[in-house]
Formats: sequence, C-alpha cells, structure tokens
Amino acid sequence: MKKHAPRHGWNHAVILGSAVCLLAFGLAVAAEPAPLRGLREVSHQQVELRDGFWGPRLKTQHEVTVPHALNELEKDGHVTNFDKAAGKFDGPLKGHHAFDSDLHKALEGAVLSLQHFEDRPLRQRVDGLLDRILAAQQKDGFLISCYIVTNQAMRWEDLRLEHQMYNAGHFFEMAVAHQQLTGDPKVLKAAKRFADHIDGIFGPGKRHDVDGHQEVELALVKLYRATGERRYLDLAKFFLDERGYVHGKERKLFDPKTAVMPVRPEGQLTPEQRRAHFRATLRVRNGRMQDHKPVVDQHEAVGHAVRAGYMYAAMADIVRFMDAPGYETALDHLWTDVVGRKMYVTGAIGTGQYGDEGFGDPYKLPNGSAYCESCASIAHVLWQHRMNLLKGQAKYADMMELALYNGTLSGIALAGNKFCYENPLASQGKQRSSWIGLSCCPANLARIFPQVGGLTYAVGGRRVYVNLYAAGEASLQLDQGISVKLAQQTDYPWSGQVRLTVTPKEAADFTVALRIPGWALGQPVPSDLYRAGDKKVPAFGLKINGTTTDVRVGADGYVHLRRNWKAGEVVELDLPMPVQRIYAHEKVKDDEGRVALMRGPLVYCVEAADNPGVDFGRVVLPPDAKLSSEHRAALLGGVTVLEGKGHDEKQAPVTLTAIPYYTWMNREKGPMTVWIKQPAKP
Ligand code: FUB
Ligand code: ZN
Repeated sequence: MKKHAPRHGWNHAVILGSAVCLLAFGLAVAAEPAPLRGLREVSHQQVELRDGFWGPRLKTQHEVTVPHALNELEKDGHVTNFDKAAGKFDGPLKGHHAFDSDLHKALEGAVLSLQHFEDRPLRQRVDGLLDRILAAQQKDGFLISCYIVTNQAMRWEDLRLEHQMYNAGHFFEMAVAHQQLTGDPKVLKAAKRFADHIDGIFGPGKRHDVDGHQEVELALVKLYRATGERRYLDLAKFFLDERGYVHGKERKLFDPKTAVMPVRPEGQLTPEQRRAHFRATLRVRNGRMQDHKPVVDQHEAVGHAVRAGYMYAAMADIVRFMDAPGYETALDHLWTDVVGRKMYVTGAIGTGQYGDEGFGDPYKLPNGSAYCESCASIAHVLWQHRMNLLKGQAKYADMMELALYNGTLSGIALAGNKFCYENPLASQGKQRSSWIGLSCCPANLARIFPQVGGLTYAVGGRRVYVNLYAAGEASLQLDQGISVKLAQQTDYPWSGQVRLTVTPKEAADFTVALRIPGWALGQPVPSDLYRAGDKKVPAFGLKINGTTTDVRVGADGYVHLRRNWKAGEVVELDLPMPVQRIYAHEKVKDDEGRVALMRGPLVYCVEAADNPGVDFGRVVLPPDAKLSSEHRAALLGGVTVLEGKGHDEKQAPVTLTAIPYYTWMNREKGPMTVWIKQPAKP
C-alpha cells in the first residue's frame, strides 16, 4: 500500500502534470506566492514520516480512519444530500446545515493520505464521491447541499447562525489538497467558481457580513496560494476585518450598547419557541463568534474556541502575505492570553464555562467539565504552526507540539475508529464513540495526521527549521537553489535522541536550526501558567559527525548550526527526558494541591485500568516520591509508563502507574485524572 516510488520524483511529475492540466482548463498557472515575511511552509508532500511514532499512526489513519469516516458519512446521508441537490432524486435533507463540511474534511483526509499511500480503490471511491458533490454545483457556482435542497432563497441568510462559509471553506481546503494530489484541477476549478460567486456578493461596496463560524478565511488564503489569485487573499482579509462591524450594505462600526439579550418568553415554551429564543441569544454580539469587536481590537480570547483558533490562524496567515496593520499586536496579546491564562496543560482549549466549546474566564480551567473539543486542539495546532511561520520562534512550535501530542491525539482511539469530543482531564469513566452525529471532530481528526510532516519543518532563506522530531525523510528547497534531504532517526517522544542525516545535493553553506523544546530547558510552557517542579534539567547534548559541539540556544529557542554541509553529515541531538512534576499557577484553583506528570512533550494521566481499586479522589503522590519510567512495548501500542509510590488517606502505600494522556479511554471504562493530589509541603 505504501508508495514505493521515490516521493519527490513522483511529486515533480504531479506538479508538471498539474501545470499542464491547469493550462488546459484555462486556470492561471502561478508559482506559489512567497510570503512577504516569516518562514516558508513545508508541504507534507515533501516529508515522509515512516516508522517511529507517526508512521503507524498515518497508516491507521489511512487504512482505518478514512474508510470508517467515509462509511459513516455515507450512512448518515451526507453524500445523498448532494445527490438530492443535483436533482438525482427527491427526499428530505438529512442532518443540518454544516453537514457538507464533514464530508469535505473526511475527503480532504483521504486525499492528503493518498499523497503518501498508493490505494487505487480509495482513489476510485474518492473520485466517485467528488463527482457526486460537483454534480450539485449550481450554474452560478453555489455549492451547499442544504440550501439547494431546502430553500435557495436562504442561501446567504442568517450568516451568523448558519455555517455557509464554513462549508465553503472546507470545500476549498479539500479542493486545494485534491489538486495537489492529482494535478487534475476539476475540483479546484469548482472551488474557484464557488469562491468567485462569494466574492461577487461580499466585499467592499457589496454586502458586508461575516460567517458565524470562521474557517473560510484560512481556506481562502490556501486558495490564494494554490491559484496565485490575489482576490482570494483580499476576500479573506475582508471577512476578518468585517468582524465587529455592523453587517449590511456599508461599513459601520458596531455599537456594543445595542447588544441587548432577548427576554425569554414566560411560561411553558414550545420546542419552536425554545429554538427561537436560543437563536435570538446567538444573535447577541457577546464574543461567542469573535464578532464583538474588530479583530485588531481583540486582545483577549473569548468565545467558541474552534472558531477562535481558525480565526487566529487566518490572521497569522494574513500577516505573512499582506500588509495588515494591527493584526500582529492583536495576535501577540491573544497568544499571551491563551498560553498564559486559558490553556489546559494538554495544550487543549475550551472550558464549557459558558455552555459551549468556548474559552472561560482567566485561570478557570475545570478538569472534569473541560470542554476541550478535539477540533479546538486542531485549530490550536494550526494557529501555533502559523505563529511559528510568522515569527520563527520555537515557543510557538512548543505549543503546537503540546496541543498535537496531547489535546489532539486524545481525540482518537489507538485503533483509529473511535473518537472523543470533549477530552476532559478528569473523568469517572467514559467511552469513545464510534461516530458522532455532529461529526466535526472525527472528520477533522481524519485530516490532521497526514499534515504532520508539514508541521515538522519550515524554511527561511538558507535555513531549515526542525520543529518536530519525527522519524522520516524530508526533501527541502532552501533559497539560492539549495536542495537538501534530511533523514531523522528517532524514537521520539519515547526517547529524546535524534539522529539527523543532512544530505545536500551539493555541498552548501546553510543553517540547520534545531528546536530545543521548552520542556528540555525546564519550562513546559512559555508562560507562568504551568511550571516544572525541577527547573534544573540535565543539559542536552549535541554532536556533529561524532564530535561533541558546544552550542547555545538562541533567543528564538533554536540552536543554529551553520556550516558548509556535505552529503551524509550527521547531527546527533540528545534531549534528556526526566519525568517532570508540573504545577499550575496558583490562580488555577482546580489544580490547587495537585501535580501533573510530564515526560518530554507528553502529559500523563492515571487511569483505572493500570491502577485497579485506586481511588484517585483520595490517593496522594508525595512531592519527594521517586518517579521512574519504563517502556512497555506491548501496552497501548507501545508506551513509556511512569511509576511512583503514593499513599491513601490511611497512609497505606499505593503504587501509581501513569500512561500518556493521549492513550486513555482505550480499555475498559474507568476513572482517570491528569492532576493527581499532592500533600501540601510540611
Ligand atoms: O459548528 C461546527 C462545529 O460543530 C464546531 O466547530 C463544533 O464546536 C461543533 O459545534
Ligand atoms: Zn469538533
């Protein structure tokens, strides 16, 4: 199943083929626009993650998650909705107005993974599904099944409550991925027609409005990068800039004083009255949709965390590709607020405090009722990745790594076919679902893992940034025509030893910048929200061609290895991975008197399956208890477990065994907690 042909030879053929097809279809062929500032993104197509931690995960995503997702979506009517929209048969619409987006996301996952695995049956299945989607496209380019089937007059009504642009955005992202896989622009062409239709309705001098669920903004940036057409970038910025304004025919600042909460009708409400009241409350500009203020005036993260994450990601994109005064300052403040006051130790975001998947008040991070939606962690990963591209600083990649290995991975079972929506940090026992009617998370999880290769590296001038440590090979293009292959051998995250073989096509002067993770320097997060119990961690080691090299970590969090690299030179990085006790800021009352455990980038938890009969509500782990680690190849797909001696309230000894948080909920149902009680120091 795995592609055997050299990846990059194949890619060149695809790129060439794609240029020919694009010309044949009358689409502009443009080189991808270079960012005005920051780093260049590396496509996951340039990186093969084999073996190690991610290789088997990508295989499971391809062989299990994608077909499972497509089966479930077909069963639930996502595809027949398009058939109905195409006029193939009549019947009521299935599901809700965001249904299309789930199918687009799962298809994007399929297409991304087909870039790494040969799989003719899946390819045919995807082609068939895409034909059914495209058959529903209207003459003017509109393509959302729900409105075509139910009421075309509602197409662009109630934007803030419906999900029109969210559907469109996921369609655009999938189309870009499809074009990159096949070189066949038919889906991209349909996406352009749809985007042009939207561009014809919304924009300066046209209609001023925004979607209630951001996503289209980052998708339009992708469309711009794939086609070179500037108007998609401008439209993305328009939608961002329009937030916080009165929506209508002109640009007018919104007056928050007009946001009055509707009065709930008295007495017993009919379901319709209840719905109407709920919808009326959603219309209030309370920040839930980050539409309460212009984006440049948003300095605190509020509202629905998925929407926020996608919006912040798009803002970071915009700053790289165009002039956007005020954006970077807002992003800096939002980042400080999230990473400093509103993020779980797992890198997850969303507390449920206000009854949604949204940010809560500063430092209010309840564990059992956490509403850390998997989609929010994915959005967080995408945002931190883009912040790293914008600023070239390791702290953003640190947070991307934290959210990826913990908050995101916990959303999917090891077997790849069961999911979790909320990802709490404490539970009395929970089971994963094989599908979720509102399938945003499973479909999102189906598309994030094939992208990990692209998160692993970034390029800036004659510098390659190594952001993640992951076994595999990459083929990168630096400035001045420098081509270089990088091969990583590592057992990361189980071991911090990484062997990097650097093979430039020809000897050349360039820099390999290695991220030294905050956790390896005694700082688990780049804020005071969580601190390591032991700040004195053993120093990391570095060798070049077997010779120990004394290097300093730059202010940007990387060590910069500049030399005239020759083929086959080897860098060995050794990041010691002691078990760390982690403590939360004293203002996080939910974590008071508690300790979490980390080793490397992984956050740990204790789960009943390894600790039978232990009451996590009573057992304590003393601050001086020795903590050991042991790799167990046969457990949970191969994990390093941690052990420490605690005791119960009668001082009876209890051995606690902790597993990586992302592996919980893969065995029988039982209690789990990340934050373990710790007796106060005498
Ligand atoms: O509304 C679309 C997606 O469904 C959101 O991102 C999730 O929070 C879920 O509500
Ligand atoms: Zn979701």
